[in-house]
Amino acid sequence: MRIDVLALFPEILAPALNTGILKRVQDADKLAVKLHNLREWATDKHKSVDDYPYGGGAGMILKPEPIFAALETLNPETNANVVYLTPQGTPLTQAVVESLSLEKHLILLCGRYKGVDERVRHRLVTTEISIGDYVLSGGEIAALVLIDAIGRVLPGALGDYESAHVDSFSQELLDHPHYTRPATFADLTVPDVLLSGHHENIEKWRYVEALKRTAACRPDLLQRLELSEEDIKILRAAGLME
Ligand code: 6GU
Repeated sequence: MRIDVLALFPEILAPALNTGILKRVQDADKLAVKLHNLREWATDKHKSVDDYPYGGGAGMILKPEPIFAALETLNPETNANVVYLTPQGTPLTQAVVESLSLEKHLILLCGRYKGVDERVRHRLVTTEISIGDYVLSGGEIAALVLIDAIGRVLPGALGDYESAHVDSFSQELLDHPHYTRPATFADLTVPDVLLSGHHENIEKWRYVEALKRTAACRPDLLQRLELSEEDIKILRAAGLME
């Protein structure tokens, strides 16, 4: 997979791209990320990439010419998915991440200030993504979030153990609690079942804990799932459901 990032401050992404799983997937040639500074395509002598909004008001707008010129270079066949990172976009979810991870070529366009001239959206952008209901100072960090989430689901990015162990239903729940040694720390003990070596009971315990945690912390997630009679019994016993 190839990802081109077009931004005013692309250097924000560099350290994270050179660390951990993101570095590993690139070293293994499963992902190639290229960072581009929009200013390289500025046309006037001041290298300006933004201008005042027609109609007045506060804030600057990213000019259309540099972005159109950049995409002529980065997307000559016009077959890449051009993703504009904006608070107005489709909310990013794991399903969106998995769908985008199947693409061959993504171009991530990062907004700044009040965003891009509307004609960029109309002619060039194919997908708009938001990473949540809050406002960042620019799309760079959102682009990094998206690349990180895509990078870790590319085939071969995680060990086989982990990918083999995510079944479809428990993926929809929050994660269960985790413990490592020592068995007692600061007077706090690890649940006995985890020390029992009884794998069936351990899986059952993890499922129940994930279910309870989801009901307590994210009831909105639980509402989208088909709960079994057994699930409902567990949640009622825990006082997490009427
Ligand atoms: Cl994609 N960009 C900006 N500037 N702010 C955001 C966002 C994106 N997603 C949430 N807030």
